Amino acid sequence: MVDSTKLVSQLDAHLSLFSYIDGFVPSSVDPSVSGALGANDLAKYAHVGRWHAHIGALVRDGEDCFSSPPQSTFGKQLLKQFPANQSTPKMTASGDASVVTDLPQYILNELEKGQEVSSLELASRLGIDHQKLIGAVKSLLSHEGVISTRDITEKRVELTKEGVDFAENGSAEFRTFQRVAAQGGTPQADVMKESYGKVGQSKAMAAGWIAIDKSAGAPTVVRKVDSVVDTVAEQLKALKLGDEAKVDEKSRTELKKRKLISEVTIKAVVLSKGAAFTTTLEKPEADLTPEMIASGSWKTTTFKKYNFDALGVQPASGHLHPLMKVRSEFRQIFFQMGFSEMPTNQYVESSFWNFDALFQPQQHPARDAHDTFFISEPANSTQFPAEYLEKVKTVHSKGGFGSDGYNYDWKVEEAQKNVMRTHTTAVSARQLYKLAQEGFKPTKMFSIDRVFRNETLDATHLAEFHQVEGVIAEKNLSLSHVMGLFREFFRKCGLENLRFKPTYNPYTEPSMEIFAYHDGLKKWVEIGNSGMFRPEMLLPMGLPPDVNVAGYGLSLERPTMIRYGIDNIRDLFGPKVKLDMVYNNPICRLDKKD
Ligand code: FB9
Repeated sequence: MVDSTKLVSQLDAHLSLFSYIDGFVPSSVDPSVSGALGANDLAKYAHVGRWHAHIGALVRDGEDCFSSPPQSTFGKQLLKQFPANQSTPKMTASGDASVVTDLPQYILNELEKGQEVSSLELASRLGIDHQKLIGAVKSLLSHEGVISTRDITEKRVELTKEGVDFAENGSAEFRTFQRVAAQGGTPQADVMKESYGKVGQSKAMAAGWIAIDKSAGAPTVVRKVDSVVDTVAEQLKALKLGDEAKVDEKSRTELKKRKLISEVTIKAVVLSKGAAFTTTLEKPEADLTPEMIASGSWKTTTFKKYNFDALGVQPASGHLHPLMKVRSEFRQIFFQMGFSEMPTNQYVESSFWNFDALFQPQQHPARDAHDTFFISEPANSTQFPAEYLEKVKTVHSKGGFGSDGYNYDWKVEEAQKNVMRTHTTAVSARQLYKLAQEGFKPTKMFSIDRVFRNETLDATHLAEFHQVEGVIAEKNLSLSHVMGLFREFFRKCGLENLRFKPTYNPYTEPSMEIFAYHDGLKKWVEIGNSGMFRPEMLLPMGLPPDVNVAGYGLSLERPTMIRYGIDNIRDLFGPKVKLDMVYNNPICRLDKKD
């Protein structure tokens, strides 16, 4: 088992450099590394997974492509750690098992002898990893009817990590005995310093090999016998080689109790001759060629089975940024609720539609460069519906429609200034004006797009964010209607428990901030802002006086950061975003609890 995940991730990174087809050249180090990989390594690392299947297929097909040493530095580094596995025996003319290159052929020759054989028995006879033999069996199974298999499970004893260490380097008690000086013994403190000291001393004493002499000064460990046999290590070695008969049940229980071995159930197969058994496998054809068709030889040719489990090349596919996943969730919710989408494909807006049309006075703090990005080129817009502009001027400067207005000298120059839109409510203003001009009908419309604010940057604020806005226009629409609609909208976002808190917006009265109790965060979260658009905004547009229009807005970034557990907005949006986050982020289901 490859113990350093670091190495596997390096391997994955290394393999990602090779385009899959005719990019990668196998070398002698590949079989041993692939043999040493665990299932979860393969699961976790796509490139390693693909490479492992590739090597597996090459081994199964007995491709002779592992003779040359690795060229790449990484390959050479790997070779040091995984010397070309001596465990893959080569077949010699005499056919003895010591060295077998063509494993499938070896199995056929074994079966030729008549009796059925278990894969476990074969693997231990060849001293190779059982999985490797199963690989060869699988390739034989791709030849219709040559062999047949019967699944069996066998309880096997496996050495634990410590068991392997004891088998290779001696048991703790044996090493302790070695550590104790034959003459005069060794201070107990020194023995205890050894990693094996504690266990070793108690086991060696239990075995009567040593004793503690406390007669003079510091306790000293002394030998009670001249030599010992490391039975434990011998037993572990025998078990490692699968020679379980050599170790009696009692000893096995003791080894199990010492967590030196563990019992595993191994899935194996019993191999026997198939209906179409033969020892001369003809290499199955991979492709049906025009010559075969012309000659008709395809009728008698055995073709390689399609391996539908082959991993194949991971298709390069696009990846939706989490913001776009949440956006499509919100879009679905709006469409489900009968909203139509407003056109937002124009970031630069005139101050007229961004502010004045919304009855936001020209001296409002949001309209200065501290909050708003003003465009230097083209600095101004001049195309406005003249009659409507007059009405806006009037309602700002003198009022009307029952309003006192702001009683200031409204300047068209101010309204002409181009800005980066600070909210998509500017788009709502245009669409509401259009609705008024085309003849009012009950309407629900939404927008989700970028807005720009010259704000102080911090972990949750950039100079731009995506505003999500809904607008509902209906005769005699009341605040309670609107609150009901908000409840339905946010229920679909998985937010059931809402609270509304009065607030102020220049273009809505009354206005409310919307809060929701977020079960995951265990706190009330401000999830949006809303209000009833002021008559000073709607009536100059020409909307019928009995039509009320409500608007509400939130951001895309906040729900996305919460949904994907991102604390710093720079990890979500902008130059610092890790592409991996975009590639590997999960689907978004707003209405599903985490
Ligand atoms: O998104 C916000 N909060 C939020 C939204 C959803 C959410 O979902 C979780 C998955 C469960 C979590 C949080 N806010 C709006 C509230 C705050 O984050 C606020 O601090 C920041 N706001 C932005 C503006 O910052 C200056 C969010 C942004 C915002 C605020 C107001 C509007 C739109 C976006 C509006 C409006 C409006 C009002 C009346 C009429 C028409 C539009």
